[in-house]
Amino acid sequence: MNRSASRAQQNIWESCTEMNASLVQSLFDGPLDIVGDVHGEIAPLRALLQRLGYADDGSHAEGRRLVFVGDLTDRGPDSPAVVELIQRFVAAGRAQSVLGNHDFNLLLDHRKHDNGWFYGKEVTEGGQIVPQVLADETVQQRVLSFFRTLPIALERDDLRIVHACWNDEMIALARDSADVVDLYNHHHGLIEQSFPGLDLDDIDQGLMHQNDNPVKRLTSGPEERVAQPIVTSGKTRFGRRVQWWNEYQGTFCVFGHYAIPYGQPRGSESTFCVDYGVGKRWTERREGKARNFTLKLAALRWPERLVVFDEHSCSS
Ligand SMILES: [Mn+2]
Repeated sequence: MNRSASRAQQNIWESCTEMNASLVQSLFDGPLDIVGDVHGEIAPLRALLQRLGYADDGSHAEGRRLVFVGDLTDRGPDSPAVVELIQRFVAAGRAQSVLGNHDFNLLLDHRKHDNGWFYGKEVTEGGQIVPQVLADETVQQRVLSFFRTLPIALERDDLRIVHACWNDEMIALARDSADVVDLYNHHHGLIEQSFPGLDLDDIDQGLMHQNDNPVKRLTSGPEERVAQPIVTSGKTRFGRRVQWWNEYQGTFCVFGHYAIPYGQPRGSESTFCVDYGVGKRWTERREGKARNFTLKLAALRWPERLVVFDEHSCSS
């Protein structure tokens, strides 16, 4: 564990006396603009907010408000600036955000290839240093204390927001919890305790941790075992993502996480994935596509059901 990060975390734990009432909270009323995974892409975020009609302080002339589906950081050029901006809007009551799996990894101090920025470490991709603003201790503290306040899900009569997957059983567990790290650790322990007596291999055990832990299921979605291993991003995987939205029935749910490119099916009658993959622009930059990005940051306007992009807009 990075020493300054762990010290920052220690301070957060100690100062965190005022807990969320629940990890499932009320969504703003009124008209909303629900923004997909930002992943440190500050320039598309600023462009999108301007296009949507938001002032620099996050206010909107028509009283609209912002909702972020999580995964605010990692990969893109300036995660600290993205968090600073959204935190300011949230503090002013002009935005809400749920917690994504990337955000949660920082709370757990899980170091991943694409969160090196948080630990003050340059990330190298294909032999090139990824251009990123690195965090110092002040930024680490600010990011952790903000993420610590975020709910896993938001809801109102006509709409649900979650990062990866809405599942009633897992939502009920999150509803009864006020702290996401405690909830994760509690279920991690319960799942481990259930293994003796079950005849499971490592793959099945991994899938139980993914599917039966409410924090994992809601922030990174269900997975299933595959007969033939899949190689993605240089890793061999024995689980694949389940398109849970095909079976989902319930109040309309907007989610992110799946980085579905423009033009592909993005949900069902009662769901919509607003993540158009801007978080993978770091790969497009590396491939020399910086003048013509195909991956976008988008917002779903609600109740209009209009999708607005950082560069151009169209109806959903
Ligand atoms: Mn995600």
